[in-house]
Amino acid sequence: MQPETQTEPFAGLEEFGEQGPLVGILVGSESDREAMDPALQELDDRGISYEFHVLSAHRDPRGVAEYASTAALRGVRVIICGAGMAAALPGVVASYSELPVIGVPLRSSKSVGDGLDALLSIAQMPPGVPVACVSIDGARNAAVLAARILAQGGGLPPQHL
Ligand code: RP5
Repeated sequence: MQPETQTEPFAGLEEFGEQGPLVGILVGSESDREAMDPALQELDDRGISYEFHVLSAHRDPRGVAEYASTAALRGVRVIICGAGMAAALPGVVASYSELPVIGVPLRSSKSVGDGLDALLSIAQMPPGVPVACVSIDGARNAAVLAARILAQGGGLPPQHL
């Protein structure tokens, strides 16, 4: 079966069926799209369904809040967020969702320290709001980690979240 891929901008809960894809992939800008290709490839290779949306924490905070707070209801189980510069996207998603969030710091021509700006923005989350941070431009590892999280199944009842 072909993995489900949604590449249109997120337009609201009503547009989706009850069972969405297992992995949500978000990026903060169209300019981030290419750097996330290894994650899409890895999920395709593993036959894991995903959706892909461009949603900026700074330019479209309401859209990010809507996506993050409804993803679990649609069946998404892990969210991967790629962002560069002041990379707020993974942290904001983690603040609106109890799903595991994996952040991918992205390097761009505007980066400070070759992506160190994004790495610190993603990794330095306050206690109680975790984001798993992979290496700079580590999109493939984000997908591998997502697969490993999915493989764990539901061992913990929701009241423990
Ligand atoms: C971040 O700002 C995005 O994730 C992107 O990496 C960076 C630059 O965005 P653009 O100016 O290219 O849209 O929010």
